[in-house]
Amino acid sequence: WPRSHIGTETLRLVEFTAFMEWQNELAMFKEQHRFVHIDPTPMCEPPLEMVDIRQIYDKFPEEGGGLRDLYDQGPPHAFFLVKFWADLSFSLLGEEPGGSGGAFYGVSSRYEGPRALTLNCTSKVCSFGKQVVEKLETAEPAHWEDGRYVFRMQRSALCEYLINFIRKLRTLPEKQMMDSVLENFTILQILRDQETQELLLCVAFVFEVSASELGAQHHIYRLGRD
Ligand code: G9O
Repeated sequence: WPRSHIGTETLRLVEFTAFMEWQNELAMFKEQHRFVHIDPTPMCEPPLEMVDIRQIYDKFPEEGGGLRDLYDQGPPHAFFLVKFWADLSFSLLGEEPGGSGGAFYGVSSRYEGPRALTLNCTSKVCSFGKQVVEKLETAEPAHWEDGRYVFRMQRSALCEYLINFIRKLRTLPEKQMMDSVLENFTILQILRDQETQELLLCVAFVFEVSASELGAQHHIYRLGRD
């Protein structure tokens, strides 16, 4: 059925941000740069367009437990695709703020739903369709807020692979070169109920670099197979 956001009747993604934070030594406060973000969307947005999931099978692991197997197991309405135009614009300023190693790279996300479950998130970072990093995280215990349960994963540190990947990407002189590297870089996030292992959401991320004046952008699709 038509949906305008990443979510099912059991779990909805409300907010998602990957960022970098550093201490501004002069002004004595923390500065943050958001590479990508999804902000809470009003429920009245138009329904999501569908992308055929077969078009992206080869961007993710294909052997046992790959995207095809996951989709075959379903439920099919829990599969989404996000195309991010990441904001790497400040890379043009040269030296990384805070000097080498001074910055914190993190991801924060928020989900909500009607059931007080323990939410597990597996992230698979893929290069040329092969998994290079897998990370399993558990959300903070659900808490009841305004008539639904809220699940948070706050300031989860990005793995070294991603930090190095972003640093190297930023050294490339042209957006076009960054985009061609990003053609072979994808991330899959699978959210499950820890107790039952029921798949609640599966979100595939693909990337391009944003034209610097636009800042981070994204477009959400639902994944399907006719
Ligand atoms: C152009 C690159 C932008 C990078 C955005 C990163 C999105 C982060 C997605 C969450 C991955 C978490 C898995 C992990 O390994 N964390 O360390």
